[in-house]
Amino acid sequence: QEYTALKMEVVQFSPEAQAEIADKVGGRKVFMVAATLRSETVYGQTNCFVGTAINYGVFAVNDQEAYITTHRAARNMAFQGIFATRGETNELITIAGAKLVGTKIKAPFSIHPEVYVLPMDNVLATKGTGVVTCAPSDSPDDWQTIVDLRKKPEYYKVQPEWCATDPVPMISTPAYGDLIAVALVKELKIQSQKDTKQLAEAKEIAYKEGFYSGTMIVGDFVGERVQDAKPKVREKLIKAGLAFAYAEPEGMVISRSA
Ligand code: ZZB
Repeated sequence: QEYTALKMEVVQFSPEAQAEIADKVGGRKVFMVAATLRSETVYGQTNCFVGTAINYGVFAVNDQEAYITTHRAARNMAFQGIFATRGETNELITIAGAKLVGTKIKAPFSIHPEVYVLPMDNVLATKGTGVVTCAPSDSPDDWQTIVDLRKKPEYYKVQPEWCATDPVPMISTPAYGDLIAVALVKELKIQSQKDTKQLAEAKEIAYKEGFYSGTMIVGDFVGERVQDAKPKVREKLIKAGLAFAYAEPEGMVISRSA
């Protein structure tokens, strides 16, 4: 499985993260690194998700930069030439996902250039980097999470304004219009993040419809088919230094069945 690892630069840590991290990074720029299979959806990022029960590491890439990912992803990255010394992760500090919530970060190429880190129930520590960028227009999981957080901000310990950004229409499909995730959550009568079976079904449909029938309606490749735009957006992100390729070894991926 090859992901696009998206570098979302920290603009302002949450107070809890600031207290723990600030004096440990030695002037490095710090990035939340989100693993995505849908690079063409970067234009409509509205947030970024972490698992509140997951521990993350802040890893020094070199003297200038540090990445926030799971330890597992960092070990993989160390063997993919992403860190200064092959096979070595230089961890500066460990931080609990819960403490990253409320951190303000940059969202590369998004029409919302700065977004907040939020909690998501179903983030797997065993997949990608454990950091997920939020594209609620095209990901049913993302949209349902935002709905849940808006309903119960106190319970989820988020401020309402952190999840106030509405989904951005960015891909048009003949069957589901230009907010496919919102349409599917409604059609499959999904009520919460706990409806994991229906969410998995919605994800399958959204992947297929988007990829085979979707047309871009925002960004640098307006009017192009998603399957053509996807590699172009990825290339553009990588050229701009805002992303890199991150591969997951076989057998370690909890993958979908199709
Ligand atoms: C942005 C995005 C936009 C994504 C979209 C999907 C969609 P898969 O298919 O099961 O392999 N993801 C990445 N890491 C994790 C994790 N650790 N736990 C939970 N979710 C994770 O999953 C790959 C997708 O799941 C990734 O692509 C990421 O969200 C999320 F419009 O990035 B995606 C229809 C899906 N649409």
